[in-house]
Amino acid sequence: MTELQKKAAHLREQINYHNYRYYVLDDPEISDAEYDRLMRELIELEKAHPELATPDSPTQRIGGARLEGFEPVTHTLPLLSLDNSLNEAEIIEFDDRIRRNLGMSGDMEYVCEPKLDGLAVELVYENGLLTVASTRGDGYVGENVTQNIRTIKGVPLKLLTTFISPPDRLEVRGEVILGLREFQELNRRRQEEGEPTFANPRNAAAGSLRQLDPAITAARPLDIFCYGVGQHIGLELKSQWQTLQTLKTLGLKVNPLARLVRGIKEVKDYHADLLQQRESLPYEIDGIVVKVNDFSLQERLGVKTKSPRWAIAYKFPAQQETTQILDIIVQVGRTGVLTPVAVMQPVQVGGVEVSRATLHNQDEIDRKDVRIGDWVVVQRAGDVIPEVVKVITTRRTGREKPYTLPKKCPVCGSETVRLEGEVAQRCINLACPAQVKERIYHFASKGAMDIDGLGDKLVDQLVEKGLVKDVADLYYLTRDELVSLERMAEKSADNLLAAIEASKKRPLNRLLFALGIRFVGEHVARVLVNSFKNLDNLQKATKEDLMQVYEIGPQVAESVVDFFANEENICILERLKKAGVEMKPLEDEEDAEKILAGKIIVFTGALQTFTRKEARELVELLGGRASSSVSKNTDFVVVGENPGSKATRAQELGVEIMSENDFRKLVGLDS
Ligand code: D41
Repeated sequence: MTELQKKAAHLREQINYHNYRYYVLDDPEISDAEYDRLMRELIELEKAHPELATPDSPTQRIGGARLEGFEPVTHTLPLLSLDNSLNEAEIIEFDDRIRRNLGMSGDMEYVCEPKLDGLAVELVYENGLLTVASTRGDGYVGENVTQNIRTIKGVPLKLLTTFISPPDRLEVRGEVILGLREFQELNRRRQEEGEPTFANPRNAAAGSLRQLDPAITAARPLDIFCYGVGQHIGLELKSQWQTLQTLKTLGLKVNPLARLVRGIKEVKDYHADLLQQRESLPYEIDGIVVKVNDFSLQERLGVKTKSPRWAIAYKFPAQQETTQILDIIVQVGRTGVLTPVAVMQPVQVGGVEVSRATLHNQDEIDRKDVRIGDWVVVQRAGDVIPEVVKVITTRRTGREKPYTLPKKCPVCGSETVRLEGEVAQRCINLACPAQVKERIYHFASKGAMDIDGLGDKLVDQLVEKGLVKDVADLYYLTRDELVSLERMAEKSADNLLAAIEASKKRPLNRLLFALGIRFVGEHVARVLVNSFKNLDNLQKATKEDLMQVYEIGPQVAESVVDFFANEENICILERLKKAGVEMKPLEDEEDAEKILAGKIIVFTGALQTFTRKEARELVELLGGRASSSVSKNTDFVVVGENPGSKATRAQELGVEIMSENDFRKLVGLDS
């Protein structure tokens, strides 16, 4: 091999490894920026020397040639579908039937898996390389979507064969999905660009996978979980559970919630358990899949025309229901956005009563043609606010009333505007009582300044009486003013004053979160305080300074800079300070003594005793900051084996370099 070939191979190996850490293990060792640099280096190298490019290079995921429609692919073995059971009786019947057929009296061994709501696909690996990927189609013939599947980062282009030698041929079945956050983000972008939004993540995943231009697919963060095999030559598999473990070992992504269970009772428990978890999962599932574990038993049970006798889906209650819209009202949020909300005949959706659903904005109302009096399908998914999915137009009577958002703010009466490039209609009156109230509710809430006793009703009164116009005003309220309010006894007034006083002690990160700076949630607020220590530093930080911080992207950085560029905000901060709000940088006093307090540390090369994540967490725990690039602000660079250009750069800049052992001593792990 030439030097260049070696270099390209090394880069590919590194990138594949980091893909695996990131997409399969969910445990990245390097920052996104660092990953991008590796990728860019490889792209440059392959561009300059096209003869170095290999079909399994990680660069081949991006773009790729444009497809000319989709070629049909005949599956070697059909992709069967699943029978459904909708209740406990049906799943018990499934178990009884299986044991009857097999003549077994004891408990059966089953593999339970979440039933992902995505798109079934088949991936073919020949001698360890991904050669063809297709959709399920009708089960016999699907579409060749190889180019698009290659853009999914969780799909290895080459199997991991460190532990198992590559099978001659392996057909892998799995479900391509789009996560809920990714789905919402995609829809948000489409809405902004005036494109139609997708009704659910499943449609979005299908739409994204079936793009003729793979570059579009590449821009959608699709994911995959593999759950089975078709033909497999050169790989012996005896059970479903063993199959899942083997797929994992080969570097394929397998859902971590799959379990091997014994007996129908454990299947029911698994179903109940996943139903509980459903809301907090980052992707949609619509039930569980139950499979007989042992392949020899599967074979004895056999298949029907379309589905196997040894597997069944056990669905969850629907997340969608139909009901009638009684009225449409408008809510004005913290940033002045007018949100139309449908008030509906209450209905149970997935076990929760729903009587309101967001209609998002005027475009959505128009697109779905939602009218007052309409019968609609409402949906509750994950922890998002219920929404109207579609109108059942066949139930219209002609008495339904179309709806348009008011031109004037329903709360303060100011004109509303729709800013260029935005779908939202806003009340731009910063003093609009609705906005002021929302800002103050948030400021006083639990995770924020936690002002005990300052509930929404009280805030409403304070704002309506003109006693509070911004959050700083809270700290200038007098006892007399409070006592003058309705239902405010002297004792409650004193308690409230004490609670307001106590809130002055909240640390700076809570205050930052409480101020409601766009994109600054609890976690980001903590990250900012950890890095910048005090308000002055943060106020002075440029967008570039902010983006130096691991986890802070351009969006957050810009929003923080904008916030501090606003004179009114500075004025509020000054008045908070004058009132005695402490803005102490850290959650507890001890932090100041932390051994790496304020230090910026860079790790490079392979560490022997930590993963990158562990090292980063350790540094943060000790009050420091782990950065991914060396600059003159770096305090020291810890070098592992085969350090790269960062060690050289540190040397050039005169930054202190230390070994992993020295670092361990420094932080007190070794003596
Ligand atoms: O998560 C899924 N959607 C899923 C689908 C799964 N976990 N397992 C599945 N197993 C099968 C059999 C048992 C037939 C191999 C499936 C599907 N089928 C399936 N997906 C789409 C059609 C059939």
